Amino acid sequence: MVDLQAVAQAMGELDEERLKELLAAFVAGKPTAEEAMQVISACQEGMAVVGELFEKEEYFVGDLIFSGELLMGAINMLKPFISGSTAEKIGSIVLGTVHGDIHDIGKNIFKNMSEAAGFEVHDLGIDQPPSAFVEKIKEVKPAIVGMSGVLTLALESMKETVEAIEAAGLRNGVKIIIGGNPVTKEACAYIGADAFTNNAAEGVKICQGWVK
Ligand code: B12
Repeated sequence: MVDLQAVAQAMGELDEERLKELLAAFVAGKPTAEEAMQVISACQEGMAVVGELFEKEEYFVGDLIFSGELLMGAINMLKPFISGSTAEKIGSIVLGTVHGDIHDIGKNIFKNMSEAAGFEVHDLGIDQPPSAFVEKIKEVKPAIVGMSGVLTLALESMKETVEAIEAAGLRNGVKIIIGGNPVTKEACAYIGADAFTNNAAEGVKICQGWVK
């Protein structure tokens, strides 16, 4: 198993060479999905450090962009170990990053993992208004709606989306899960979602419980 702290540190320091070196050795050992997820969590920790340094104005937008590229590179290396497809579909999910927010790395991790678990995922993409969720729910009648967002303002967009789903008379037919860095128990209650998480693997478990 790779040194998770070293992975988090390399990500936080935007040390591309070190990160690639650590990940190359890790994937050569053919990790399990669980181990790959631990490495993703370590990368997530490193991204939090990037965020903190951005707030302190030690990093700038260019560094945020580079950190996103680094993380995408890491996810691409780890994807073969967390992805997969089961022939039998266990349920469907309408997923999107909510209005005003263009962050999608976390959403894409959740998408890969839930597809690997047998869900059919209809990914709306980023910066999606409430109407896009409502239209897609009408079209594909999913069991679950997943909303992603990492900006504080995303919480308000999530609330508006739940309200739009309610106003369209669709709320009783779906379970709603929200994910992303700022979601909390309190935010979940305010937004009117059924569950929240900051961890894609936990999100998949919650969704599996709903379609049992
Ligand atoms: C990379 C990054 C970017 C990249 C994003 C690239 C991309 N394609 O996504 C770019 C450069 C585009 C970017 C832009 C901006 N960013 Co930015 N960004 C980040 C950074 C460093 C990492 C985000 C990330 O990918 N984290 C790693 C992923 C894996 O974590 P995650 O999203 O939480 O996802 C996990 C779980 O939450 C869960 N999950 C996620 N979604 C879902 C959904 C469901 C349904 C489920 C079940 C689970 C789930 O699964 C994932 C794996 O476990 C964060 C710092 C931070 N602490 O997050 C700042 C951060 C989010 N950004 C910030 C800011 C300010 C901006 C900009 C406004 C900067 C600017 N001045 O232009 C713009 C915003 C533009 C917009 N309108 O959205 C702030 C937000 C502040 C706030 N409180 O709102 C942060 C917190 C940095 C900071 N500390 O100041 N950013």
